[in-house]
Amino acid sequence: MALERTFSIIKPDATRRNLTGKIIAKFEEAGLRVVASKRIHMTRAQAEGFYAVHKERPFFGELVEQMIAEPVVVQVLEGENAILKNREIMGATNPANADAGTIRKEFALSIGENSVHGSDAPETAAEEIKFFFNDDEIVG
Ligand code: DAT
Ligand code: MG
Repeated sequence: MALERTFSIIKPDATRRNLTGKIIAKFEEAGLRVVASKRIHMTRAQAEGFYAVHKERPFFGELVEQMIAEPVVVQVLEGENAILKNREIMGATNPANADAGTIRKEFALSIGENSVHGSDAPETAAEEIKFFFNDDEIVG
């Protein structure tokens, strides 16, 4: 399979606890390469736009508040089968269901404060990368 790119966010619960390096180490150990990275403090409009697919869900308001509470690190990860591989490294949305060794098992505080976001399909990966990065910010 050809190289693939996916979009990742190290969420506020993780940046607050200074876990950025430990999370990036998990990506790198699994063979994913960080080809773009920046630390930003998301605006409310960005968080609402990024998670628009969830806007009718009961947890939407809480999700937006959590995403803008502290800075985040947005990244593009590149590698073989990067989208699925990243989802495996992240673990299940609810850390109670996450496999041993995954980021969410080791670091997540709750289903909402679950330390990382990762794209779930090629279409969303492309959209999410574009949402936060210009082409010239991605250096493969
Ligand atoms: P994922 O982040 O694994 O792709 P998702 O897309 O279903 O999960 O949901 C996006 C985020 O919304 C998730 O990381 C945390 C939050 N969330 C999802 N389900 C939730 C719930 N039942 N209660 C609180 N927050 C939830
Ligand atoms: Mg999702």
